[in-house]
Amino acid sequence: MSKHYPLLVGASLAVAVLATAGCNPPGARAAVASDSSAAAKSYVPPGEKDEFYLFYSGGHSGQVYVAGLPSMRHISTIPVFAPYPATGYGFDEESKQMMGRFTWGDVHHPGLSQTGGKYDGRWLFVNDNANNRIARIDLRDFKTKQILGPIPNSSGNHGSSFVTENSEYVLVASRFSVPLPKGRYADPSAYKSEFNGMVSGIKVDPANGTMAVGWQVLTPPFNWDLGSTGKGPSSGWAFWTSYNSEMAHDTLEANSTQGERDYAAIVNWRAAEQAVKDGKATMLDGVAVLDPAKVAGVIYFLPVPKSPHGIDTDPSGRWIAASGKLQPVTSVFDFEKIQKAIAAKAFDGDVRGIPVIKYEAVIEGEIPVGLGPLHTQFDGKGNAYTSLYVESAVAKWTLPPWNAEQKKNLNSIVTDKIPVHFNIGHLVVGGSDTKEPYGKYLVAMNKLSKGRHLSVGPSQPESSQLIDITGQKMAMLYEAYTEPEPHFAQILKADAIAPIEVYPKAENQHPKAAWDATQTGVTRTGNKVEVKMVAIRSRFLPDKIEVKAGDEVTIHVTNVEQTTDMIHGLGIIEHDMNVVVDPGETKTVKFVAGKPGVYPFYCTNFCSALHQEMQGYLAVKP
Ligand code: RUQ
Ligand code: CUA
Repeated sequence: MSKHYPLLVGASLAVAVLATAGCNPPGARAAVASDSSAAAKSYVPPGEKDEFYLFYSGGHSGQVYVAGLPSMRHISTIPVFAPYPATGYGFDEESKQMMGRFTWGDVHHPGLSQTGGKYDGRWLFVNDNANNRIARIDLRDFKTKQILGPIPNSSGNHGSSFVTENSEYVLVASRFSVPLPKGRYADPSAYKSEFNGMVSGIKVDPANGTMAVGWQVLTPPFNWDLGSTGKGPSSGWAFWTSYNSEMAHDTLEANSTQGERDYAAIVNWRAAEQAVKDGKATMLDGVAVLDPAKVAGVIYFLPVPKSPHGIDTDPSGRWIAASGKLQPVTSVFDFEKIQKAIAAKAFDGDVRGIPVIKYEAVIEGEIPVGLGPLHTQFDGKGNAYTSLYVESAVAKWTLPPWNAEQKKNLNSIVTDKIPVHFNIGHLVVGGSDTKEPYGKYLVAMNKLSKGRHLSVGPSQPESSQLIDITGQKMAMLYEAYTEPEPHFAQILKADAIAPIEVYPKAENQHPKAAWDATQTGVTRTGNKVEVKMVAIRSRFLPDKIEVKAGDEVTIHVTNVEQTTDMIHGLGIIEHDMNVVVDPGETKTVKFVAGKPGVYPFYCTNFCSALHQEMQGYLAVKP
């Protein structure tokens, strides 16, 4: 039944197509909704609120951005891997420590925590491709609470954050391979024999979300790409594609596109967890690592279309859709067939002891979606939506099971296509990775959105488009600027969470918090000066701090307000210092007093009619 579609074009030509695909998608129908009904559908009048949160990754800005849906209004920036003076992140001791020695990160894929295969509104996990880290944002206060990493034995944390059904793990796969343990030197020409990739299980504490590296599975030096976790019949499993099963170490655009197919990894993470408990792992850089050549049943390979990118599990957990950038099809695999194939050992040999599952034994169909398919999302009503990078479009198609007619003509499976502007990367449908997607909206996150906004010079504004998916045909509703660099996103129903707006005083555990004038003060020990400070409308207590040049000054500033949006900042002139303290919060800043002189400090966050008067002096004596 599954006819094999020919390769799009020869590899190098395909690469040229990928590189030059331009602004005029073939066969595009009128893209812009000109009727006012589209505008009305995304219009949220002043004073009214959106129905959904859109959490989108900020790529190499290192941040996560929050917008409302359907308005697409940017409503918040959550600093994660880079300093953000607007909230003082990266200036106080607590956040500085969390960021470690890095001042940036590369955020690609946010993943919401789940319970029972549904979003539970507790945490948002995001990866850092650049420094092999993963962070947890608490949705109680929209703040970054933990940054884990660099993850040992792992290089290029691109293949995450994939959260399991009950947030047992956030799963991670390495984009790059390096000689292990890290720090060992081997020439890249010895790539095949000396380099390795890794899949990691990052354990999440169900009580408080604290992450720790659980275990790892060693892999050949493939470049692992996007993944997804299983549910229902595929519960306990996870999937990743790879784009370099050729194991090329140079000129990847040509050398990693030689094979007709690449491999996806199918990982039984429950079996990995058990094998580690059974003592089958070896310690490497402090982590229990499983070698699949010695421990069977933990990982399998599955051939997928040439140079794949995305692999997505449908809401039922049975259908796994993988797309090859260089083949105009999305392959749908049946997880039930995958289990049967594993049981019957329907393998086409192995790669380094890892069995390769027979493609023909598990493929359900190759859907002719269009050119350059990347990622697939689901609406929970039996429809799938695949982003087409080369074609600059989104294809809508029907998930199996199919009737005899449909099976005979898989072209009929593709029920709609809508052009986007331009060259879409990710797309997101609310709850697509859960058992119960919201459907309703699809956001297309475009990579090369040339000329979509007023020109602001060579750095073209990035763009995302809001598409209504409630009808038979997709309908373009709205287009909005999105902060660079938009990658994946998550959509969460607004009423699924109730963020706090004030930190209750009773919760403040900071040992140096000061709540009234009697608790404030300046203490000196040698050349160390410690200040306990209160910030309240509209003054600092104390508002004069006397130190000597070269002193190490520590200020613990408590915002004693218990009122929503009563936020104070503390900016110190010429000391590169600014913190912003939320109501009920205490933050600690540390700096070395500059050369003798008097340095005013002031409140940086507008707080009252007398905000401008909220100031004081750091007097530095010779
Ligand atoms: S990748 S355009 Cu970093 Cu998510 Cu697919
Ligand atoms: Cu306090 Cu402005």
